[in-house]
Amino acid sequence: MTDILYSNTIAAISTPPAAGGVSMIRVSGDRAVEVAEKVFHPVGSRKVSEMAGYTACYGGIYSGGKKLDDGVLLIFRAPHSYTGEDVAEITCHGGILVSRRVLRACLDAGARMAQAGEFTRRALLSGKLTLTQAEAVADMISAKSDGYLQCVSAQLDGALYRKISAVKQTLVDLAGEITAWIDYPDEMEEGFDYADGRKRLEACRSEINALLDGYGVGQAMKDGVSAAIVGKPNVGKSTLMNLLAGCERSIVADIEGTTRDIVEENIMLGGIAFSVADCAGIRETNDPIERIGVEKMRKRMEQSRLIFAVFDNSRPLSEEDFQLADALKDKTVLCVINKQDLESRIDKSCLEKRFSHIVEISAENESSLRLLTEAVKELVNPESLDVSSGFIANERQRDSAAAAGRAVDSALEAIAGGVTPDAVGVMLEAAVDSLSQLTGENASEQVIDSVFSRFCVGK
Ligand SMILES: Nc1nc2c(ncn2[C@@H]2O[C@H](COP(=O)(O)OP(=O)(O)OP(=O)(O)O)[C@@H](O)[C@H]2O)c(=O)[nH]1
Ligand SMILES: [Mg+2]
Repeated sequence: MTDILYSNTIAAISTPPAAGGVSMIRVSGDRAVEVAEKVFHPVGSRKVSEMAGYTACYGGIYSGGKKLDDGVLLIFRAPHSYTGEDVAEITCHGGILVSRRVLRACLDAGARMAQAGEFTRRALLSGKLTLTQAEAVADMISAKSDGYLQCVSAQLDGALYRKISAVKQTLVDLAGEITAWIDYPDEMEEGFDYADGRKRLEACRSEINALLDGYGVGQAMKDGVSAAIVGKPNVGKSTLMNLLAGCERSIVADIEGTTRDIVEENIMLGGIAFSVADCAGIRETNDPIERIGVEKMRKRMEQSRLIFAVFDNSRPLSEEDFQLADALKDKTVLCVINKQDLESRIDKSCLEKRFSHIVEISAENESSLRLLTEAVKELVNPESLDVSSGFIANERQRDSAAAAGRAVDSALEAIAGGVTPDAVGVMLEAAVDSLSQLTGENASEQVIDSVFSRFCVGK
């Protein structure tokens, strides 16, 4: 009993808790193969204990002498496994009950239940993954768009870690040179080269800045780009929303002021995830409810990264249209001239002067989706995030990068102000420390706990 309570060998169902083709129960730790041997009986004369790493066999899964299922056992030998430990993966028929019974059998055979993210945590502790790669595993599991998945794949490959390590190395080299200069001044031919130090520090600063600048783009890719559909009443905003959503999400009617509250929908356009809000039409109104709707629309417009500004091709532009265009001066806007199937009464040149991206559509016609997709891809441009070179993926990483940036700034100011090199060295050490926190090399137990709290059991 004590053995089971203190077992360092963990087990969990690694596939989702739902009916499916197959389920996989993963066991990891010193006794993984021993646990698998008790539970899994290969057909023929093969012995589980003699199985080499990366080999599989077919057989029966047993609990207390009773057969539970047929399945496949896959063995990984330390250190060549996900966790770096011995790992046994038992695949049985998919089904909530059968997989729970197989897990129970593994627990009875000496494993203990794994905690959330414990397999990946072990991979981190055994040096198989860095903290940023472990975070990328969680991001990959929850990725909602192709674009973000692409970013995360590079991250999983260690892109951010490599980028940060290169910056860190420059700082460590510089700090080392300063220390040598302070400790052995007589052996140094020349004094500390401030100009060269500044140049190398400035290069580090711009690398960190580029990473911080990419944070917003990365977040937008992750959570969906926040977008709002705005315009006067009756121009076809809700019709556009339904076209983008691919279903009747908003009420469409030939009555001005139909949409009052914000209607929100997650959509995919050109491989990018968007969170789109259909808003109340902008107009002066005495209706108190509609006024609240217009107020909400203005707030949402402020917060959105992309605005679909809709105008009606069949009506001349009015004062409200011009006011809207003025309010959008500093935003990323796709100007949508809707109702192209109707006779044109709009002065297009006025819009052309104000907006660089214009698309002419009929929101009632599904073929307009292609035009919208092209225009949106050009505007949001996921390529602006260099997926191959790593990016800052969460607030924890951003905090550490920003702290490193501040420390490099202080070092640069110290150099400019002619401060002694030992003070510069202290600032460089602070920058290195922040970058090591980012990559997890000196992250506290608390930080690691918080990273793994986002994981599911079995990962
Ligand atoms: N002919 C034509 N009619 C359209 C088109 N798009 C929308 N409409 C019509 O225009 C009217 C208003 O459409 P909505 O989508 O409800 O307009 P809205 O901008 O959401 O209006 P509010 O919610 O009142 O602000 C409806 O009768 C639609 O069928 C289009 O491309 N061509
Ligand atoms: Mg509407």
